[in-house]
Amino acid sequence: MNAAAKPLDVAIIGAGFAGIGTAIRLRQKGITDFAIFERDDRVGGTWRDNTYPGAACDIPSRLYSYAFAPNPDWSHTYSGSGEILGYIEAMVEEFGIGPGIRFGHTVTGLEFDEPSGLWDISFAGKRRKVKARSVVVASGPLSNASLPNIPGIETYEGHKIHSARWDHDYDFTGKKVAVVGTGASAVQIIPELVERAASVKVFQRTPGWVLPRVNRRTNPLTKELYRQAPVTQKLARDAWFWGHESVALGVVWNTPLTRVVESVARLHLRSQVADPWLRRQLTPDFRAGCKRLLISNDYYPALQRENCKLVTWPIARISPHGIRTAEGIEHRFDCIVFATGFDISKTGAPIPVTGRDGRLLGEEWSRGAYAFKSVTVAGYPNLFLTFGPNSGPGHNSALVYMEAQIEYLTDAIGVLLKRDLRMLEVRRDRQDRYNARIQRRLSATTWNSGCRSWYLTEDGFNATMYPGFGTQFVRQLAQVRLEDYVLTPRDPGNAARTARDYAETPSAGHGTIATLG
Ligand code: N01
Repeated sequence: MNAAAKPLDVAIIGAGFAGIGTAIRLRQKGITDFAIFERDDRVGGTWRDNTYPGAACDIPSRLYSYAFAPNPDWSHTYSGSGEILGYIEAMVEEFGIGPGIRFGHTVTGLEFDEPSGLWDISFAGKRRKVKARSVVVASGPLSNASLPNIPGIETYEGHKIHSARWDHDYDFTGKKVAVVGTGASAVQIIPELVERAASVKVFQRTPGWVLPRVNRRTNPLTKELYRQAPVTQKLARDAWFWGHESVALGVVWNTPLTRVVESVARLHLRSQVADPWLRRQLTPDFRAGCKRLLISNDYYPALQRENCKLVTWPIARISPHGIRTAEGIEHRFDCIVFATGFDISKTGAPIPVTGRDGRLLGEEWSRGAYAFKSVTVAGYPNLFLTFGPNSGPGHNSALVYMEAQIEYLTDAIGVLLKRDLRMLEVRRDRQDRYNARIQRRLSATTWNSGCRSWYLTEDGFNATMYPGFGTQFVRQLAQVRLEDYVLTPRDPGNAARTARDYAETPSAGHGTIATLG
């Protein structure tokens, strides 16, 4: 590959769920000139990285998978991370995506060249850039593990492990272990650690709402049924989808159903924790749904094991031998596990992106990220995001949302290529109107009801969640409406045109497309 090589039609950044899904759908739509640039040496993204003991998905696998790649063989209702990674790898194999992946390519910047309508992509440690007519950013919101900014963390002399960078060589047997954090990762790790470590102290800053999880092994007859009659698997997926959709009423918005969700969680707590003082420490003081709901049957029992203790005093600092809490006690540990989440880009851009006229996405997003329908951004033609701003569900499968984005952006790329456009750029007025509506609707959601979560910026701006039902999110992305975009032909003699102009041009299509052949 060299700078003079023919530009790619599509460059995809990241070989996780979104990147692989994009590649599959591009290929199925007849777009084959693409490459996936992956910084690691293996596909899988978050499911490659999160291998901590107990790592699993808290959305049922039937729904946490692509509709275009159903898997009759899920072993349980909720699968472990290894099985999910196996599913992603099997898709790569089945759809022949492997040859298109370039491992060991860490993208360090994207720069748009307006005269040619091409993106220049630069990589860490590589002199040569790659040019592409379109770029899909599929690097994932949860890809950068972050250690918390606790004073003294660098002075700690014991072993440090982050949940998303598990050290499988470390033997916990007989060790004194601390776990910092009580989010979705921690509630899966703690039940495993108490089985092995001599003692586990859990440092909780905020207790979460915990709902019970019913995890069943898939019966071989059911697998066979799904194989023989795929429609039954689709029905099962639909049933899970609508079940989760109904939960939105109590999780996305603060309604009487929120009280029902809280009552179920309280009952769960009461049935599993007899000690009233511990129950009090574990009872949240925010509305259910404001932070991510936790789903676990074994977290509360693990906390009550003899070798486990919940610490609710705030952490004052980390010392060379352990953790000092605000009341002055020093807790000594062999190992500290940080289940403290990720460095999530809600402000700034995940990678430096320079758009039309030298504008910088990081600067434009410095107060919070925004996009049109989470996928395109005015000023950055031919650039498409997966899991972009305001596309997070609080109640349903992220993969349903991701699949909708993939359908939309692969159709839009089809328009770009089929019509031989230099630029396909969302109109700023459409983007502004869309975001004004999103932010207005967000103000009425539980996420904006006053708790601290990774959904919000320091200023309380919500750049992550979609304030509505999954069905609404999917519907808004069902068609690429060309009137939302400015389409600029490659022929430099022609000025930028909107879809209306195209409607007047016999050779060019117009209006709305649903799919592209
Ligand atoms: O991270 P989190 P996570 N001092 O940010 C605490 C996905 N996921 O890795 O709540 C003390 O949720 C922090 O405390 P507080 C899912 O989308 C999915 O658990 O901020 N504590 C919190 O308790 C999830 O939302 C699955 O007060 C500190 C914890 O660390 C996302 O990943 C499974 C601290 C961080 O919780 C992240 O989950 C696992 C400090 N300085 C994860 N800093 C599925 O099953 C942070 N904390 C699909």
